[in-house]
Amino acid sequence: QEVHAAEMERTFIAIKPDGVQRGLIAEIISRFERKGFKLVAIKIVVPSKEFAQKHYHDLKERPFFDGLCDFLSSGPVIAMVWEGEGVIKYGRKLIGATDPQKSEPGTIRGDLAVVVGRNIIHGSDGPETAKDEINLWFKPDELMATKPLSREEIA
Ligand code: RTP
Repeated sequence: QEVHAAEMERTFIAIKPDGVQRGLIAEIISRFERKGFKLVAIKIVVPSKEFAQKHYHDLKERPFFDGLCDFLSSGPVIAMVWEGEGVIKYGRKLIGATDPQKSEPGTIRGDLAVVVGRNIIHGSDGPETAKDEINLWFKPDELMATKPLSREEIA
C-alpha cells in the first residue's frame, strides 16, 4: 500500500519575452529556488498570438489586450510550474506589484523592471487561475509527479 502525499499547491510562472531577452532567466529562477519552492515543470516556447489570447482571455476587454498578446508572442517565454506551501500567494509577493513603479525594492519587478508593459514575469493570481494556466501551458506528463508512481505506472 502506498502513502499518498497531500496534494501540494502549484502555480504557473512565466518569464515573458523581455525577461528572456534581457538575460534574467537564471536570476528569476534563482529567487524562487532560494526561497525553497520546487520546480516541477519548465520549458521554453514562443506562444502563438492565439495562444497568448487564451492565456490572457480575462483581459480581452482591456485597451492593452492586443498589444499585450502581440508582446507575449514576440519571442521565447520560459513557462514553469512551481510547487510549495503558499506558492501562489507568496510567488506573487516575490514578483511584486503589476506596475514596476509600485513594486517594492526586493521584489523581482521592483529590482529589475521599470514599466508595466515590460514587467518581465507573470504569476497566477489564485488557485483557479493557477489550475487553468497549468493546464493550458502543460500536458500532465510534462509535470513531475508529487506522489510515488505505482507499479502499473512504472511498467
Ligand atoms: P500580473 O498577474 O502579471 O501581475 O498582472 P495582474 O493580473 O496583476 O494585472 P493584469 O491587469 O491582469 O495585467 C496583466 C498584464 O498586462 C500587462 N498590462 N499592461 N496599462 C498597460 O499597458 C498594462 N496594464 C497591464 C502587464 O504586463 C500585466 O502583467
